[in-house]
Amino acid sequence: MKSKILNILRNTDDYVSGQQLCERLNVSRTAVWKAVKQLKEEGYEIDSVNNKGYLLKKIPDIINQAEIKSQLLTKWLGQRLDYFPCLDSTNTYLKEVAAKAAPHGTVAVADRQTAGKGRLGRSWSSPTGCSVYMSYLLRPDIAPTHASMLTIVAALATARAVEELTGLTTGIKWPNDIVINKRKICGILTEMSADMDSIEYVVIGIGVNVNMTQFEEEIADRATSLRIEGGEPVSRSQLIVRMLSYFEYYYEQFVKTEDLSAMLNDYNDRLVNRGREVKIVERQKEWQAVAMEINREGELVVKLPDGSMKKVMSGEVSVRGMYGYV
Ligand code: BT5
Repeated sequence: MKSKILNILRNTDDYVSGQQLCERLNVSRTAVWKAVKQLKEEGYEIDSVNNKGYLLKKIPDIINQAEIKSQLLTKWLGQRLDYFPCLDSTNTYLKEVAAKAAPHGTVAVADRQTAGKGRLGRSWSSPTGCSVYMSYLLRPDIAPTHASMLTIVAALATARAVEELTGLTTGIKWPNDIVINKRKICGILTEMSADMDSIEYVVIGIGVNVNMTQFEEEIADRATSLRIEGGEPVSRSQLIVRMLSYFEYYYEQFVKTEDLSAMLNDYNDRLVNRGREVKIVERQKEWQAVAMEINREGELVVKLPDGSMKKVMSGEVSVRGMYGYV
């Protein structure tokens, strides 16, 4: 109900009368009045004038269910959307509800995380009210060995959403970091429950630094935010709805072929270090090569000093620039 009212007010430049809202939503005047009151309490500036109705004047940077749903353009992703002011981790939460039969396309969003996770036991800094912490629950009918490509799908979708909303130029540090000016604005953590032949579920968690202006000391030299890079605040809900739209779009292409053929160019155009020397770090050893491109399986193709090509897989290696993080 709140999201429907917001949707109508958002899309009207003039006052909308209480009567019109009642008729369009088929609810009582008191119900409309109560919902508007709640929206005001949440921080929306809504002008209410006798005989004229309601006019939405200012939208706060909040990302609750009503705010996101009132703008959502997807067919299935985020139709169930669980929002929390605070969670340990949106990935952990979705894995719990996945075990209780939550449907494909369920999305979890939090305003703050107390135990945000990175890969390999690392942590994700998750302060309140300035970032996007969001996870998608997917139940794809694909081979478990193909699931890691979903990280690539998510990285590209998120990069495109950021670019469309902010006009900033993004790079993707294969496989899962989005960077702007050589600093990280986004990380992605993909987790899966599967047996040898089939996937029970995949959870893709995405953290985007949106409006923070400073970072903890340990990451201050390698992290940045959209606000720092663009110089102005960015609406988190508008970013979220774009992330969901782009992900749904690319995901549908991916599951048709179970490879990345439909998005190779878009991804490779953003691949940082393309054509440059990188350090490939394996468990026991480190070697140098030139990063060329990703292939349709999501592997990074690199050129060795003897001119031969080699494919490296995410999960087995990490790639560093020659001088620092990117
Ligand atoms: C990642 O891991 O980049 C995956 C991050 C995924 C976070 C999302 S938030 C929603 C969902 N719920 C979760 O609990 N997680 C997901 P990795 O490639 O391992 O990078 C982690 C490293 O990035 C850390 O060790 C830090 O060096 C750095 N880092 C931590 N917080 C950061 C931040 N906010 N911005 C930039 N870098 C950060």
